[in-house]
This record gives sequence, C-alpha cells and structure tokens, in this order.
Amino acid sequence: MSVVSSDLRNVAIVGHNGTGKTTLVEQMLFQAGAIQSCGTIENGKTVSDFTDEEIAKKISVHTALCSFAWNGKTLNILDTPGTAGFIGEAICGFRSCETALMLVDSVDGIQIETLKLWRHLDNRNKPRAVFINKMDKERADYKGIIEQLKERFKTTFVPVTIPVGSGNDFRGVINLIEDKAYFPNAEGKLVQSDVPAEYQDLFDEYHAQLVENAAEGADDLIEKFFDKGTLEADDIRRGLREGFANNRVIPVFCGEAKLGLGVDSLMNFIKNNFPSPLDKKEWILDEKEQHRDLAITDKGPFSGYCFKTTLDQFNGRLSFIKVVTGTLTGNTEMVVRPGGKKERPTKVYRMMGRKLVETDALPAGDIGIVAKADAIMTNCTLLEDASATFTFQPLQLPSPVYKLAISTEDKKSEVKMNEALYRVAEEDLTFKTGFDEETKESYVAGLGELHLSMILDKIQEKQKIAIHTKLPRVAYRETITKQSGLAEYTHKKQTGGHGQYAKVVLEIEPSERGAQYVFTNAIKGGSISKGYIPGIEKGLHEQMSEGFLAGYPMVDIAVTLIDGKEHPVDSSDMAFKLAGKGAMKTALAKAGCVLLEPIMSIQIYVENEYLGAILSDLSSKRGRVLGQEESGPLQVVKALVPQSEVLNYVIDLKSMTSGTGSFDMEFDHYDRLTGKLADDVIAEGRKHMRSDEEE
Ligand SMILES: Nc1nc2c(ncn2[C@@H]2O[C@H](COP(=O)(O)OP(=O)(O)O)[C@@H](O)[C@H]2O)c(=O)[nH]1
Ligand SMILES: [Mg+2]
Repeated sequence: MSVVSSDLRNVAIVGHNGTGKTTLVEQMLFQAGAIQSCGTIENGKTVSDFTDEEIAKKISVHTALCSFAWNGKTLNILDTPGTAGFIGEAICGFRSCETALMLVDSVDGIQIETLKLWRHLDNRNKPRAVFINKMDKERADYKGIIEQLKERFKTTFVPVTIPVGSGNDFRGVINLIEDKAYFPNAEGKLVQSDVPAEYQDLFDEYHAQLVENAAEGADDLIEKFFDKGTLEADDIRRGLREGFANNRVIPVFCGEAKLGLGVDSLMNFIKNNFPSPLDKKEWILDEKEQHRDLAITDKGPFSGYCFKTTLDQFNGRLSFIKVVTGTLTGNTEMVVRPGGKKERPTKVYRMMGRKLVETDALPAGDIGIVAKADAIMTNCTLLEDASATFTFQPLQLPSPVYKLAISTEDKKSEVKMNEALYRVAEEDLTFKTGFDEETKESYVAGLGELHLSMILDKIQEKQKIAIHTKLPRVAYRETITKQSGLAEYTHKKQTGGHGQYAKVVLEIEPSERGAQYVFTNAIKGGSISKGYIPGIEKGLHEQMSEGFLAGYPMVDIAVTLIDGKEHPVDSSDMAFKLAGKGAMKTALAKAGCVLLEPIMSIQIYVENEYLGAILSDLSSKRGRVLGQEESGPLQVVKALVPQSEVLNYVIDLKSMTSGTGSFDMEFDHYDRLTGKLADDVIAEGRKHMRSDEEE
C-alpha cells in the first residue's frame, strides 16, 4: 500500500530514562497489530531495544525507528534514549520529527532529563504532548504531576484522558474528547464503555477545562468561547489541533504502558490531531548561507537529508533519511552534499526496530532507510535536482566535553581498537577519537562517563582487548620572558674523511602572545650562504618543539640570526641544523623560560539554586568569571578556567547540580603558570624528557 504525505505522523518519544518509552512503543506496535506479542524490557525482547548492549544493560542507547499503520495513518515513531550521554540520539529524533511525546513518571514527575529535553524542545519550538505513565504505581498522582508541570514550565497543559483509579486500583482511562471510558476485559483487550456514573463530576470538571484550553488554541475560538461559554465538539478538536501544532497547548495523557492502558486513546489523538509533515516547514541554508523555510511538499524533485547513520553487521551502512520534497524511490538519482557524489539507492526501506521492510517509495515527510549508500553521511543534504544550491540545517549536537587518554597492551590491539573507535565516531557525532600530537596520546572524547564507558566496554568485549584509560595530559607550552643576548654554538666533528662544521650566532626575544615563531635573517656580509638558512630554521623548530623546561612545545619567540661561519667542504644542511638547534638551546638558557597553560572558555547552564556553589567552585579552580545572565529558568555563567582544573568538570558539575547542569567548553588562550603548580608540572615533565632521552 502506498503512503501519502498527509497520512504521516512523525513522533519522537522522549523522556527521562526508565519512564517507559520503549515499553510504550512496544504496546503501540502490539495494539496496531504490527507485532503478535509484546516483548518486555525484562525479557530483552522489545522491538526498539534490540542491540546487545541495550538488552544487557536494559536501557535504550540508540534511537530506534518503528513505522507502522494505525487506522489508515502511518506512524513513524522514534524511540529515543533518556540518559544524558546519549542526548545526541534524542536530537536525531527531534530533527526528523514534527512532534514529540514526553513521557513522565506518575510518581517521580519531572526528572533531570525531563528538564533538559524540555529545554531542547523549547529551543526548536517543537509541539509536544505529555504521557504520564505508570499510573499503576503506588502513590501515582496524575493531578499532582500536572500541577508540577504547570508550575515548572509555565504553559497550558490540557488533560485529554484522565485515570479511573490509581496505583493498585488503576483500571482504565476516560477519554474527555470522546466522552467514553476504556477498560480491559478478561482477556486484557480494551473495551469502550460509558463514563462511570461516579466519575461524572470529575469528567465535567476536566471537560470544562478542556473546552477553555481548546479555545486558547485559535484566536477565533477564544471569541466564540466568550460569547457562548462553551464550544462544540468539532471546535474543541480544532482548537486542540491548532494549539498543539503552534505549541500553545500541551495535551496530556495517562496510562500504564506495560499493560497498554491509555495507549489507544493516545494513538487516536496522534492520528487525528497531530500535524502531518505537510503542515510543517524545514529549515534550510540558501546559497548565501541565509536561513529560509522550505515547505514539506510532495511536489517537485526529491530533496531530503540524512539524520542518522548506523553501520549494521548484516546490512552494512544504513542511512536514516527524512524526505522533504518529492518522493524517494530506488530509482531516484541524487547528488550528495557536501562532496557532490552521486547515489542511486536501488531499494528504499521502512524500519521496524532492527528489521528493514522494503517499500516502493517514501513520500515527502516520510522517514526511511537507504542501505549501502557509502557517500551518504549524517547531516548530508540529498538532492535529485543537482542544480539546487541549498542545504538542510545540520543537527545541533553538543560537542564532546569529557576526554580520556586511552592505550592498549600491544600494537595489534591498538589497530583493532582504532578501527572500532572510528566506526563509532561515524555513527555518533557527539563522540570523537584521535591522536593528540602534542601530548602524544590517543584519546576518546564524549558527553560523559557513561557515554564513553559504554562505547569502550562494547569494544573491549567484542574485540577481546583491554583498553586502559586515564585523564589526558594537559597540553602545556613553554615560552621566554626576556632577551637572551648573543648565543652561539659551533658544531664540529672530524670523523675520518669528511668533517662536519657549522657555526651559528643568534639572539632570541619574546614576541607577542599568539605569534608562535618569528624569524629574521640579519646576517651581513654573507658569513652563511642563503642555502643553509632552511637547515638552521629546521634546527630552531626542533629545539622549540622539544621544549626546554619540561618538554612542552615553545611558542611566541622571535629569533634573529646574526652571524655564523661555514666551511667550504665540511658544512652541510645537517651540520647547520645541529648548530641552529644548539644555539637555540644556549639562548633559551639565558631567556627566562616559563610555562604556559591552556585556558578554556566555559559556559555553564545551571538553575538559580546552584549558582552560589558553581561560582565558589570556579574560584577554587582558579577560574575568572566574565559574566552571568539569565536565560529562561537558567543562569548562564561565562568564565575562563585553566584546562588542568576542568578535566573532570562533567563529573564535578553533575555532583554539584544533582545532574541538572550542563556546559560547553572550548580552548581560549594560553596563560602563564607560576609557583608550586608550575614546579610540579616541570618536575613531572622532566621525568618524560629524561625517559625520551634514554630511548
Ligand atoms: N509499573 C509499571 N512499570 C512500567 C510501565 N511501563 C514500563 N514499565 C517498566 O519500567 C522500566 C523501564 O521501561 P522502559 O520502557 O525501558 O523505559 P525507557 O527507558 O523510558 O524506555 C521497565 O522495567 C518497564 O517494565 C508501567 O506502565 N507501569
Ligand atoms: Mg528506552
């Protein structure tokens, strides 16, 4: 059966870890008849938690796509992880879906990731609904949780379903729009019935609120509501639909995902009232790098983007594609930007957890899979019309803030480790790996401890290798503080036939911060031939990269070559390189070498109550606060802090803010390090210098 764009509903299921997202998706699939029985987290057989690590750890780590039919519509549901380290995967979900469904626990209410994900949805102005799950839990409090949401997020929450009973006694839901109740029968199947008489008062109370909130969804309905004091059923639906699509009202549902209670009311609301992709627009960058809206439409040539890539053991590279305009089929020829390579998919698929289901076509607004298209990477724009010049807005992902140095026992393990790490980095753009030339360490960088440990554990287990981690070395630098005065060095050796001879006289002085290296040739009268100058410079560079005090690269030095001497037979590039290096070393000894440390610019996002703790911690870390401003419910603190103090900031901030804080960090500049801290770094650095010399 072919799918039309107006029948599509794309929904990202988000929420704090353990609120029941994966279980809810399983029930949706079951009730829609897409699967014959329900797997559970406990037996490790759910459709959307299918990777070995997810089954073993019982948490979602990847975003899984499930496409299925529900009462004539096609739902693309993305089950996202709710743990901080895997926010990148949740962002893939936001990017590709027009709407989100936030799961909240009926007892725990708003949790850390609820807050953070809410902020992400706000930043994207994404329409969202809330499902208050686990109504069967003791002390479940539907009304209380809705009050908590209102208090916290200061927007209009409108209950669409309400629970019948609560905790042990939870037995069904009342649908306020339909004026019906749903209870499971003896076989566990949901049966529609009238609203129980003892619930009529509660129904009336909630229904009155529903009408009032629906009126807020559209301006003309507000007037109508004030005139008549109520709204007709169709107007209520329209008000909710428009209010939801414009992110003015947030419909709230309740249920028990484990048993499927409340799930069909939710799916029906999605089917009837969630916007189709045709009602929404995509953000693009035009040829002048200006942001523009692009309507999602089935007209015109195919365009779309890849929002996620997985490297599947059996199917090779799988590219998750959002179709924006036109239709994508196996025959669609497209150009891939950036890069400009051509691809033709041959086949296109829908997805059901790990299973690919071949389909004829993916219409505009649809989400599907192209396999083995090696030119397509996450964030690529795909265009059938090769002359089109726009690109789609890439995923707005957080950059890695937690770095570890890694090593293995032997070369063979290292090769295996690196291959595996590069594959992960291709799938997960919040993860980076590489070799740091300065500190001579291999590293991994990610969003936190759990993020990195899950990646490394999986590789150790699969490749049967041991990976050791430690905090990375800080990339200190060295520089000088005064003029050296004249410094000279003669390299002279007589070994059998040819000798070696070169003499260099130079002077060094500090240059401005950031200048790195400045070279002036002030030789008069040609005491050294021009041809030897590059050799001398090579020697200078070598000494600068080896450092003087503690083995760290030297920066911001101006070198003036003043004089020297050459020999008609015994001089060579090599001899001048060694003389240059020697003269540099002599000069450094006289130029007051000091250590420089990297200073990071950091932006910290915390709630007001943690501000005091954050500021005093920054000052104990030798940080300098540059400013502080309010951004919605958060305080944003900008500061400069030495890198050596914030290698573990992910962990420190987590404990200071009960996990609610977050931060971005980037290198800013180098600054002088003095006193005992500098002495310690120098002593440590000298140990390495000595062991290097011994090698
Ligand atoms: N009591 C109760 N437990 C539930 C319900 N829904 C899910 N769970 C359990 O909550 C745990 C977390 O569920 P999961 O679907 O993995 O949550 P996710 O992390 O949000 O995907 C599992 O042990 C589920 O069996 C529910 O409605 N009631
Ligand atoms: Mg899950």
